[in-house]
Amino acid sequence: MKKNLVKLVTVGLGIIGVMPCFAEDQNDPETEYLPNMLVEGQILKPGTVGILPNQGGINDAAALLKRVPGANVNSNGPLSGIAQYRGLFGDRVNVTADGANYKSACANAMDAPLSHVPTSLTEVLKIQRGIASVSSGIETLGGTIEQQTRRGDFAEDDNILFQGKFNSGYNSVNQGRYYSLFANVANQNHKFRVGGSHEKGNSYEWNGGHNIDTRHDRNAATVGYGFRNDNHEFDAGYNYNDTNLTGTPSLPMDIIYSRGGVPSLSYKGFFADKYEVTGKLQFQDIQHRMDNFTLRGVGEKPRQSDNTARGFGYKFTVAFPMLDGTLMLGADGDNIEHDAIITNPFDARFRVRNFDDVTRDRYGFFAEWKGDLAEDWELELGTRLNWIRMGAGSVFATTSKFNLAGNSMNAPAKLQAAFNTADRRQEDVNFDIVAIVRHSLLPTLDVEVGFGRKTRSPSYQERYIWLPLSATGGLADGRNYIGDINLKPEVSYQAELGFDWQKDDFYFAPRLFYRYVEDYIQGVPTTNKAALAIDANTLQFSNIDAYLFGVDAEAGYHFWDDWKLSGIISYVHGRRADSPDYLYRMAPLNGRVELTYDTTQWLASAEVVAYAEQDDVSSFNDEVPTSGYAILSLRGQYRPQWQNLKGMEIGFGIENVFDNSYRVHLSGLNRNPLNDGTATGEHLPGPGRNFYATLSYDW
Ligand SMILES: [Cu+2]
Repeated sequence: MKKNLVKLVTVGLGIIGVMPCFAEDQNDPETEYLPNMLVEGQILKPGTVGILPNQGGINDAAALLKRVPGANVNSNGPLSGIAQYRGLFGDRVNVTADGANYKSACANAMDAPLSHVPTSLTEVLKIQRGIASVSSGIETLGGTIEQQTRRGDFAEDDNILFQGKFNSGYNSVNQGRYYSLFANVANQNHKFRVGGSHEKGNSYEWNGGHNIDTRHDRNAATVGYGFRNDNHEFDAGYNYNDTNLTGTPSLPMDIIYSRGGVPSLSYKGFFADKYEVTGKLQFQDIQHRMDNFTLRGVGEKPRQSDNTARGFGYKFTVAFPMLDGTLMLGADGDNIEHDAIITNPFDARFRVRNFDDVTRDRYGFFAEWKGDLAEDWELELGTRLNWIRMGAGSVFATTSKFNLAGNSMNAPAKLQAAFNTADRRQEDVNFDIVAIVRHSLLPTLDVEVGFGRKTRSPSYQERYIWLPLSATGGLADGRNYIGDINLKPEVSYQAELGFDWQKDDFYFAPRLFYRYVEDYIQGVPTTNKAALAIDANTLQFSNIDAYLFGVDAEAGYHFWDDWKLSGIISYVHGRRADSPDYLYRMAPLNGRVELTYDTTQWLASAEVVAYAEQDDVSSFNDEVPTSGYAILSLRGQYRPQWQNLKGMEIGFGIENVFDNSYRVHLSGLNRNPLNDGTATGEHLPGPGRNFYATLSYDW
């Protein structure tokens, strides 16, 4: 069942790549036997079948997802990328960093989970294509994306290992640049690591104007210590993020700062030669401020919002051999508290407490067996029970300062009273099942059939927004929402059919999926009179029914020793099942084709990324259609082979060679009236022509 590793690596300054991979070692319970997409945070040198250079100065880990079939990014700003997988996004997709869920402090997910650790401090970003294992996270309805931060290695022999990496890059389109340095010193039992990165850029240009409000400024740091002996491994780490003034033009405010740290402890040990035990514990304490005037000019209603997310999470597992496979039992959970207040820094009388002592606590228990049924037949069976408890404190708004007309004067007070007198505690008991069968039809062809029942309890915004606001976890549709405390959890039924066809110089891996989501949560026009008095277009989060289906595939062909042609394609179609409408913010049909010439020293590639028009849009969200487009990018890389310069890489290229102007469907709707060439409510454009240069050194 062991397969040749087919690697398709992308290199640039961010030195990132995509690698479909089959597990090499089935005895390691950490290793999936299902095909994974790997987005490498570093160059894969020997053994790589092909290397493609990547985008220049992009240091945003979420941007890597555009290279994974089925995946994409709902981008609300240069550092605010929300992961999308097969049409589902936000809290539906489980994003973990070193096994822990980062919870956005911002009620609009400006500090989305993948923004906490930048690409340059990321070791690897993984997605399990298809149905995520129950062990991969607590709520995995839309799949699991796993970011592993850079942690360095232990020494393999008696010598002291000193390893490190320097990265830097420059982009002309926004004068963006970044630098990062990571170092690890280790012997066979101990390792110490430290790293930091700084990145900064201006708003980007495009052929049609200046997309103001897209500047960014972020510092990140990491420090850690690891210990191991024959049977035990321990690690303590700390990742810190300090994001400064950064635009989010499709949201009502911009990031003033997001800062805070995530300390973590992890342990792995073997007992009695067959029990593998793991434990993880992490904390987070994140502060965030945003406002609507620093980057946009003071309008009539200056607003500032301060948000926090504090809490902890844990995961404990024990795995041992059973039948012809491994059984893993586990318990995981997290307890997070959110607070948010909206003020007017020029008028202390205006205060809106939009979230107070909001808690969302999860307690999960799971069992998962993976193993061989018979020769050439593999099975994964998993089940999970989640207990979700939510609550919220009482709220207020200083209604006299609301600039409301006539009879709407009392509307905020009515909503406040209704919320404060309601029973706001909610408990859900959710139940997940996964079954995946994989069969080798031929030595070169595997087929996989999977079924999943997955659940997700409502987010705290979906249950507890009490006043019409756009604090919606980053929906960026320009609409105001109210929540519904009594929302039911979503229940998804998913079927999957996948093929993996691999020969020495060729691979093709298409996947088809169908998913029905009972009680899918989305905004529909509200009947709440007080909310309608404040905003006649208010939507209320509601349970509807929905279905999504689609196909995604990757393929590659290696020829003439140094040449490779590769590509991915992604298609998803999402509809309401209970009324004729489409789902909001579905990625249009899109694909990427790359032709690469790669030798030890030189690499050159031409890449075309194409998006079809998207007119299957959600009418309830007044979603605006977008046109199709195609963009050509040319990339090069030079890797000196002289002794002292080995490990150095110089990258350069031109992205969007023809300076096409285009609207990005997943980038949300412009909220900033000052943007050149983009009206309020129109989709934001993608960057214009970009010359980039990168330099990295690995030792
Ligand atoms: Cu925010």
